[in-house]
Amino acid sequence: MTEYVKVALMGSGYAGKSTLIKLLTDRVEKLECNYQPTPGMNCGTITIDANTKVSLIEMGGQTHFEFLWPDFMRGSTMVVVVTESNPKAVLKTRQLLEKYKDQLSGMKVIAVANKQDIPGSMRPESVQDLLGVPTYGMIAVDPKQRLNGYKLIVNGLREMVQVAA
Ligand SMILES: Nc1nc2c(ncn2[C@@H]2O[C@H](COP(=O)(O)OP(=O)(O)O)[C@@H](O)[C@H]2O)c(=O)[nH]1
Ligand SMILES: [Mg+2]
Repeated sequence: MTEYVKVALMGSGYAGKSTLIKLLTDRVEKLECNYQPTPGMNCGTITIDANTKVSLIEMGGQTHFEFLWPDFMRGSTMVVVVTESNPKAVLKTRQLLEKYKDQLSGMKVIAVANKQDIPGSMRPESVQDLLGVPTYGMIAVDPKQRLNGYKLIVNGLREMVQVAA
């Protein structure tokens, strides 16, 4: 029987969450998830192995959707915080992590320092210093980054669930 692992994507609007889901989502089994797409959320599925699929749930980044976040976070195995890689965006992301630290405590949290293609971007290590969670560089608009993004999710989950991949 297929087990679904829920991974929630959070972060400010425009960080690249939808783009990351598009990059990672199965082409064959699009939008196979238990959630109805509603304003404020987006969803995609990744197949990890014969028994395991990951539901990627994007939490709408605009402030007026933020009230939904605690519900989305509940039951997630991992939360991926997506941020643009400029100082202003990273500081805003740090504030979000601080604001939701109670909901996030005890959860696996990683960050994606997205838009590394933009000249002058902060390096993932610098972003990690500010955010205090393991941070990985990403260019979500680049299809060549698909495997990289996939590995990031699978490795993040490895210690949380048994995966054969
Ligand atoms: N240059 C660049 N643009 C990106 C990247 N990822 C996303 N974008 C763009 O940033 C904008 C916001 O992305 P979106 O995925 O809608 O952000 P969301 O609000 O977090 O879901 C879109 O115009 C994307 O094409 C990236 O890695 N590099
Ligand atoms: Mg979006």
